[in-house]
Amino acid sequence: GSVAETIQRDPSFSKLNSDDISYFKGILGEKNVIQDEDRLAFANTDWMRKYKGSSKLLLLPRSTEEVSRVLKYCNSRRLAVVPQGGNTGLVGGSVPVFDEVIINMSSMNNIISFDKVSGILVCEAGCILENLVSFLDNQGFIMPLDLGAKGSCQIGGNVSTNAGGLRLVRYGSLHGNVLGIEAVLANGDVLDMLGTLRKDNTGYDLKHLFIGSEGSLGIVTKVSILSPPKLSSVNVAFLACKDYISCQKLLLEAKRRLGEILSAFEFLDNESLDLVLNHLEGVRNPLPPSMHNFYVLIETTGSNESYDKETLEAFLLHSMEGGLISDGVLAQDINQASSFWRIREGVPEALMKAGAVYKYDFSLPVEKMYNLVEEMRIKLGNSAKVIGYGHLGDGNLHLNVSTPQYDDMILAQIEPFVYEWTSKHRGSISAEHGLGLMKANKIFYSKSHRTVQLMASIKKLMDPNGILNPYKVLPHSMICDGSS
Ligand code: FAD
Ligand code: 2HG
Ligand code: ZN
Repeated sequence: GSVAETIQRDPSFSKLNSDDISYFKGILGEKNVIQDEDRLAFANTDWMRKYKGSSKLLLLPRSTEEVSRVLKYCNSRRLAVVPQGGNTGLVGGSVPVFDEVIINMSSMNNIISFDKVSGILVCEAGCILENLVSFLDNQGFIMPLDLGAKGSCQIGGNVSTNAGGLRLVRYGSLHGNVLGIEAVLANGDVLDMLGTLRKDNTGYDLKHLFIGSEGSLGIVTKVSILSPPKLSSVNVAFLACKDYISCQKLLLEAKRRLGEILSAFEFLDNESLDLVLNHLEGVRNPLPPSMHNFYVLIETTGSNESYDKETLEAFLLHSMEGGLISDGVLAQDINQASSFWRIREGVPEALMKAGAVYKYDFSLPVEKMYNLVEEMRIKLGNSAKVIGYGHLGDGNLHLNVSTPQYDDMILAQIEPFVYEWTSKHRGSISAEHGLGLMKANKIFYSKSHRTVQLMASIKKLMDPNGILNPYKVLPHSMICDGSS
């Protein structure tokens, strides 16, 4: 039932030969041209172990120049490639579908500069997000994005997926925080758009094409990003709500009463919490055992400890009195705060331990969002666990269906139902994870035909041989019509 079974290898792509390998060794050096089976098996398999390619070659470039020479060669030879960062993507975009050459960016992991006055960080694409977080922490700054995969994902991968994460409600998306990009096009041309300016209205802002294009238009090699100062006062509360309408009202109240100090508003349903408690070691429910239907994690970040605490406590009291929250606990120290975060960030990992997972990532009007979870539950009955959680503050639902094994009959009950439902409510079939391989053919649920046509034209213009991450993002039939 995998997507790869339903598509065919594009015969216009060449097959790798020994001359190619020698050429790559000449550019990158022996040890950065990997043919070792174990390492290839790892790079061919995605984080969910759901998508598996059969690439015979993994390349580890160390500089923009090397990326450029590799792509130029691949383009002239019509060798298809997959750009790969930390390989934590959740839509099958970061691994080959067939025998595409994997270009992994992990060796390009230098921090280039940091300007303490402006807070602008310039670094190579292969820097691991958590390393950037630690670097900035020492300088008194933070990254404007944070996500559960921070220990493995790379900034280049984050930019290429336009990752959202846990702080978007406060700092906005990477389209606002990324100030510049250096990228290498399919033909090896290097595009230097590595500006460090907040404002620059000189023509089309092409860096935005690379933010969220999932490696289909070029390889991002460097990034400049705006980092906010680290503020001293952080508070985290873990709250219970009796129903979904209370979660919604709580969100509105939080925006009103916490205003500028609100830095996260995440929710999970009872089924999500159960999954985490059952599958992750050392995680416990901070609230006394009682049946609540929903849990909300609220974080505030500000610069005035007593003001922030008072504001948060007043908000909690008000919400408690108004019946919006039925129970709650405020973290007393940093360890307790991270144990609350562990519950929320642990959901994807717990799902992996529970068995097979069908993963969806929708943007929906907040009022309607949870209806989808409920309808899905009714449809699937006892045959599967349906869980709903996510970035409520951004209108982003993570709907996951968990079963012991993959089963096409289950899939047929979920799709196209969930996509049609989302489209009907004018939502997006990908709020943050992207289209990858999983949803390349589903793009029409969220974008008009004319828009997709223009995307395909841009793709053809920038990558005429279609070597960059084929079969992903756009329907392959729209970009391999033999016109190139
Ligand atoms: P990869 O997975 O390696 O690649 C992702 C895509 O980007 C692929 O299409 C790949 O071809 C392309 N790519 C990677 N690097 C480059 C590059 N340098 N140039 C061009 N293309 C490139 N996402 C969210 O938005 N919010 C979350 O809260 C969130 N939480 C997560 C939690 C967990 C536990 C996991 C496993 C994933 C989560 N994700 C989340 C998914 C998210 O997309 C990735 O974690 C992250 O942004 C991908 O970075 P990566 O370096 O692993 O990229
Ligand atoms: C998160 O917010 C990630 O935890 C992963 O985006 C969501 O696995 C998921 O469904
Ligand atoms: Zn998410």
